Amino acid sequence: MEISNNRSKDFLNVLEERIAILDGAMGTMVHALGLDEQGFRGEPFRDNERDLKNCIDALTLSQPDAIKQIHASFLEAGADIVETNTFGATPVALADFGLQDHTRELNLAACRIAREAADAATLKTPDKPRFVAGSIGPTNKQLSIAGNVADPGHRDVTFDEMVSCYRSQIEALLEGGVDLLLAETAFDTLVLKAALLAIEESFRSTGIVVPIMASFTVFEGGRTLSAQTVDACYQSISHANLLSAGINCALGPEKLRPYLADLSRICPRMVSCYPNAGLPNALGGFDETPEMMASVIGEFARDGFLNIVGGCCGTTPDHIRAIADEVSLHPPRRSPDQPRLSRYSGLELLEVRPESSFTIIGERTNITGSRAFARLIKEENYEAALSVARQQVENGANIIDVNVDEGMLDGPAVMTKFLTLLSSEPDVSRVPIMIDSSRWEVLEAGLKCIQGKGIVNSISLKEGEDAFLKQARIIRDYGAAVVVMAFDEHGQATDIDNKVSICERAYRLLTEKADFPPEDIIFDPNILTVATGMEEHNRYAINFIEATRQIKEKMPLTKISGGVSNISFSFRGNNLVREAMHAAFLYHAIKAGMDMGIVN
Ligand code: THG
Repeated sequence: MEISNNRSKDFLNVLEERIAILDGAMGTMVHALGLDEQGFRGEPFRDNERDLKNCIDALTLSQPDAIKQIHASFLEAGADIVETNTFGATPVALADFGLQDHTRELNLAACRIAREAADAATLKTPDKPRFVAGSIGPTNKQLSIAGNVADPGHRDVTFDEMVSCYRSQIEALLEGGVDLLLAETAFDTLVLKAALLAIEESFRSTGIVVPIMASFTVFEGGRTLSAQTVDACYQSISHANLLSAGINCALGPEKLRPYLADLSRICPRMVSCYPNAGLPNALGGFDETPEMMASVIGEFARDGFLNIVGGCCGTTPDHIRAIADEVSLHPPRRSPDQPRLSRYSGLELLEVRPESSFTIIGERTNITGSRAFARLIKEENYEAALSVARQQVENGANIIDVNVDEGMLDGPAVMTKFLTLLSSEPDVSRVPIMIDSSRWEVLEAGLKCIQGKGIVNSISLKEGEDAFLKQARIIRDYGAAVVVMAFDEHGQATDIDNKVSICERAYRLLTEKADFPPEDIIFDPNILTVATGMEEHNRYAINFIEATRQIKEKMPLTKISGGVSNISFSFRGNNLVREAMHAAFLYHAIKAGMDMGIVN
């Protein structure tokens, strides 16, 4: 969708010319006001049932002048952008203070205050327009991490609840007239994905579209709280139409350097960074002086890491002034040209490069393909079922295929349960997940459980173009890659021409009508069983291999996969023969361009 706000377009022009300056911390400035409980309540919340001390979002209504003054002080210090005072203004976070019913009111008022401050500053410096970013915090809920270690399969909220919670904030921010949306301090990428989906839905519902900034926070070791590396995290949100990705809060500037460098190297968008004034000290304060911070951030700018910079916890107008002065000496970062590679992520990034060896997708976590796994799931022995997944990864699976299709089971519930438990196992959730089902409800349930960039297995033209496109667009909204089977309204393609032409048709639909990047498409031209006794089945392996060659020639950015063990079903029970067949088949299929396969 096109950007609908002219001020937002002005902001994009600023970014072409220089590094843009974001404001500093609202919390630190509010703290300095020394407000007591009555101060936080003010007149509007005098009779609120719960205590409001430290509910910074409430101040938008209870102390509007103080909030406006804080915005003004950052603008005065040189900030191009002020963030609305809405970091915690979502229903789930406000519920802690009993203020959930004020979500819309708080967000609209925060927009108005920030806008007034920004417009006043623009009037003083007409050659330097100022902008308002709608702040969207991470909330106090998690989706990838259990609230309670004793119950790793339990979550306090669902993905859908988070999307609808964010929508009530975001629609108000858009109606309030923000120039940008900033989903920030993300420490659980699945929550961030919910926020980004809510933004997309809010654009559609309001018809208002502004640029999106996403910023996550990392801990020692350079991982998010939910243990994703920076490159894996970026990959998880790379589908969103982001203006920028970045890192905020966290470790203070110096310790962020390697992670910011990583992000700057891989990110094809603008890059932002607004750190704390160092790590919190023993008293919870922040010690880095404006000069200290500015000198490190100046080096970031010199090294070409930055498009947007500012401060987080502990930063004052003096910090912002020092940072703005320092970075004004350097040109903005230029985004690197990225080769178009297929990339997926779990906790870590998986990149399929032309020179990569064959990508192995573990097949054992499949009810229809493993009697052992089927028994464990039916007995609800999830611990042992998880160990099947763990063995797959230990034995070298780069991706795991998860399939719980079984007539007697509640597919969406079982998929949710298994993937939720899996996300608490870092040695397994390290790898991307392939969600495998013949039922759409199960695929969609799976998409709501993975914080990484996963793969949906599979969709096809079986039910016609409309159904195919509808599913493809939803998958794209979640940011997953997709396996497309060579199947259409007439059935499963068995000969070469049919396989190739169905894949070409699917390709055109996906790229032209569902905004799918070719590198996120994986074709499966059907590995069918040979040596069944039927003469016409004997060329099935050759047909797959030849179709693979042609598909890769015609659509070189796409990937080819297949279920390898299918080929040898006629020899069930004779593993020696089966393994030999798989080896011979893969030898030729990989040479023809097969990139990955579901294998044992
Ligand atoms: N394409 C795509 N997805 C797929 C397939 C495909 N998903 C499912 C399947 N095919 C790939 N997975 C398997 C998993 C196991 C076996 C075959 C394919 C298998 N299992 C043993 C058997 O049935 O003899 C079971 C052994 C046991 O019970 O332990 O062979 O083609 N996109």
